[in-house]
Amino acid sequence: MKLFFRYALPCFAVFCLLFCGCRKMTEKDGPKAEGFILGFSQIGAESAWRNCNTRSVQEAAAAAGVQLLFFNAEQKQENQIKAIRSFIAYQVDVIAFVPIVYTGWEHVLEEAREAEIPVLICDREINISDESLYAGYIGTNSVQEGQSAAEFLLRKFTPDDSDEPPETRPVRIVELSGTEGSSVAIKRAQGFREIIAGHPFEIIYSVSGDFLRSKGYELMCTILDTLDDIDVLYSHNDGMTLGAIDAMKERDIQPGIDIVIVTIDAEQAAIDALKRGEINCVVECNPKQGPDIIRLAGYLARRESIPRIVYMNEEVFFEGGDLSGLPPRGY
Ligand code: GZL
Repeated sequence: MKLFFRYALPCFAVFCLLFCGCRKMTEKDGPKAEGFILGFSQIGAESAWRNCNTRSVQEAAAAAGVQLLFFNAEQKQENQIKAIRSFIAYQVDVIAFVPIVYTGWEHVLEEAREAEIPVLICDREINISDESLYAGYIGTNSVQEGQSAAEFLLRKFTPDDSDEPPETRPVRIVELSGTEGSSVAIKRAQGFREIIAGHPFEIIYSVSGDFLRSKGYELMCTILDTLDDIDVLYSHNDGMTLGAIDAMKERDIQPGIDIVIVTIDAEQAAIDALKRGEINCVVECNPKQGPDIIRLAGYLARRESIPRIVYMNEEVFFEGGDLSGLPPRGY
């Protein structure tokens, strides 16, 4: 059954679209009307953030009357490449995808260019030598997110009247990072390290929890049972953070008090933990990219240019801040 979803389903979906009358408009139809066809490859459903991102794209496409060919890659780059090839075979008007990892996209993007189908990169970035292979990127600034997390720690551990923490030893940090090889994990780590460099902060252990709550819990159990004197948890997403908090509580460790916690995403459960004092800083990463993705894809469907980079608006939420006006997060 799993094989069906992995291999036959994408082809079956294209077959259905080919023969259910919703074939692509040919050039003779003239400029693209609203109902252009967008092929979208999503990486999976690994977190509340990802599920909100998916809903945002699907709802925005429906609201705009865009025909959405949506494939979930189940966390595998090979499935994304297969999906993109299906989009090319069907000759969609625009291709958009969330690259699960930073590298390995050149060949399939060259095939899209040969088919004259513009490509929009969403949420995560790609590392390729020929950047003309894609039209633009819309998502979040992962380096900035890592920097914001570190800047909070500098302020928290360094009294105003000094530029060094009062402790005799460096602040000891454990890092739960995101999916290995993803631009997000690479850049959140980079931004964080840029800011703590030169200050008495030490990352004593870093490991990937793959953005999964279950892995955050398992890893933190091992970390707490093997490492001493942990001052800070820096976690690349709320899912892993919430799992880590469960592990702390099982050991009568007070999250947010015994271990300072900085996390990224700003899903509702993390904001609620911030209000309870179990998390000290939440860096927002905005998943509601659907309207902008559809808007930018519309320009590309009409063969108009788009900006190379569009960053989502994001905030940082701190312990003790006024969160009373914050609307429900929706994820
Ligand atoms: C960030 C996004 C990350 C989120 C995780 O832009 O790619 O993937 O931080 C999600 O929650 O799984």
